[in-house]
Formats: sequence, structure tokens, C-alpha cells
Amino acid sequence: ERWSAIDRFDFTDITYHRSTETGAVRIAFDRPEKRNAFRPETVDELATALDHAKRQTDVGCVLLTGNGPSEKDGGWAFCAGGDQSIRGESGYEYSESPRDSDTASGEQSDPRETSDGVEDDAPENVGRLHILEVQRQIRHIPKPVVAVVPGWAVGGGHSLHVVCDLTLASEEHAKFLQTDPDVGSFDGGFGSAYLARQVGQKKAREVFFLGKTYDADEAADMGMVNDVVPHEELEDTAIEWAQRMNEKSPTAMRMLKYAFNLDSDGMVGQQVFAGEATRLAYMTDEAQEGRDAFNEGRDPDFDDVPWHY
Ligand code: 1HA
Repeated sequence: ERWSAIDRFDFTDITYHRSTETGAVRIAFDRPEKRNAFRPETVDELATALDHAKRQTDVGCVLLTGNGPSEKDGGWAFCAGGDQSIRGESGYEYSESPRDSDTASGEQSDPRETSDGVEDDAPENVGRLHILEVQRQIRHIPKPVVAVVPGWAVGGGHSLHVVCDLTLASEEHAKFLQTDPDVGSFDGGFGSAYLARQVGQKKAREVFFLGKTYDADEAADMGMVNDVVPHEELEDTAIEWAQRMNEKSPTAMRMLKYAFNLDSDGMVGQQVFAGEATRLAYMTDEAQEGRDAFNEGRDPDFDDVPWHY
């Protein structure tokens, strides 16, 4: 078996696996009968899994994909965006009470009820658009995220593939489509503006304004898909990519990801990149002398430190 389940979270809307061969995790939408559309519960689970994946220091790659096919009609999907059937007046609503995602535990107890039945200060069930928080997680997780697209990538699901570092698509089944303006929605951030950096302004506007469906080859020609492989080779290829990336220097990969992000992330991009520079600096004798001097109550001695040029 190539994958072993990470089962500590009790997820219902996604599956989460660890590769047995290389430092990769596989996070998969698991609502194939809904073309893997997401609801707030799905988004919470994605956030929990991504946060967990971030903290695994021996994991160098995240594969984001969709399980399938649908038992109903055999259709494949990466993700069809927000689940329109639970869309309320201001966003996507939980089917029951919101879970307390701060615990990042994935447990499904009702956070509104304490053990003595008294209501606590758990969040209200208001409409959520927090898939945008997951987009930022994908953007800032310090390792490559690959969108492995076995079928439809639509609406907010299309935007998710756009924000991933790489996209690998199934030759037979992958289809790319923006329906946002059909359902009165718009991803005015990465889904559109960052897409335009990938495929150019005319094409990005075409994706949204004309709402055409593109197959995997067309999406690759456009520059938003890295490679197209036969459906049955999709997962093997994804693992090969993960393996290749895992063989590289983790520091160099992290710095590169943040360098690529920097020019479209503004001051946040600078902050993230600079944070990594700080980490590297912390690892030097120089910074450790500064720390030691403070802790020992003496003046720091930087005399042996050269002014590099
Ligand atoms: O834009 C945003 C956001 C922007 C900013 C901030 C946050 C955002 C959050 C979300 C979004 C969005 O995602 S808006 C865009 C929402 N998504 C859509 O408009 C896609 C709707 N789905 C479709 O266009 C089509 O279903 C499809 C092209 C993905 C697949 O077509 P196909 O192969 O013909 O299958 P279909 O029969 O339509 O769908 C199979 C089943 O999946 C249907 O259910 P059934 O009749 O079998 O009970 C269908 O209703 C269900 N399904 C598919 N997509 C969704 C869905 N159910 C709920 N929500 C969906 N998105």
C-alpha cells in the first residue's frame, strides 16, 4: 500500500494519508457525489490537515486531490467549489453548530454545549467564506502543494488549483471551469488576479467572463497546468513529483516558494520571506552569541564576526 491513513482526526469530508514511500501527504476531498464541493465542515478539516502537514518536519510535499469516482454516475472531480445547497445569505453555513476549529482536533462534539448543558461562547453559525483562509495556508505552508486534478476543478475548486504551487491533471477526466459569475460569486483574489499572472490578462478574463470549459491539454497550453498524464498514472506521477521534491534541500525549497510568492504578496510576502532570513540568522554563531550574552548578563562579543561582502 502506498498510503497509510492518518486517522487521529476523525474527518468526514476529506481523507488524509501519509505516503509510505516518500515524505508526502495526500489530502483529498471526499464528497464525490457532490463533485467534491466544499461546505464549512470540509474547509475546517482542510485547515486542520494542512496545519498538521505543515508541522511534519519530515514531510516535504502536500498533494491536494479529490476522491472518486462518484458511485452515482462515475464522474470525477477535484473540487466543484462551494456547496451551493448550504449557501446562506452571507456565505456557506454549517449543517449543525460550528465546530471549534481552534482545537484543530477535528472532534465533532457540539462546541456550544458545555458538560452541564450551559451555552458557552462558541461561534454563531453565520455564513463562512473561509476557504480563503485555506488558500492563504496553501500559499504560506513552507513546502510545495501540488493540485492533483482527477476531474472537475470548478469555481472555488478552480481557484484552489490556481493557488497551489503545481498542477497535475488527468488527461481523460480533468476539466477546468469558472462558474463564479454564474452563481453570483467572485474570487477577486488569487482565483482571478493570480490566475492572470499565470495565463495572462486576456486568458484569465476569458476564463471568468466566457466561462468556457477547458480540458487538461488546453489548460496546460494556457500555462495553468504543469503536466497532463493518463488518468491511471495520475497518482504515481504525483508521488514521483513528491519524491523528486523531497530529495531537494528543504531550506532552498522553502526560500524558493516564498521568493516566488513575494512579488504578489506585498508586505506579507516580505514578512514571510524575512522570517526565513531570521531563522537562518538564528542558526549562526553570531546570533547565538547575542542570545548567550543576554542570558549570561554580559556584553556580546562580535569581534570575530566578519563584515561579509
Ligand atoms: O467563488 C467562491 C468564493 C469566492 C470568494 C470567497 C469564497 C468563495 C467560496 C466559494 C466560491 C465558489 O465556489 S462559487 C462557485 C460554486 N460552484 C459552482 O458553481 C459549480 C456548480 N457545479 C457545476 O457547475 C457542475 O455540477 C459541474 C461542472 C461541477 C459538474 O457537472 P456534471 O458533471 O454535469 O455533474 P452534475 O450533475 O452537475 O453534478 C453532480 C452532482 O453534484 C449533482 O447533484 P445530484 O443532482 O446528483 O444530487 C450536483 O448538484 C452536485 N454538485 C456539483 N457541484 C456542486 C454540487 N452541489 C452543490 N454545490 C456544488 N458546487
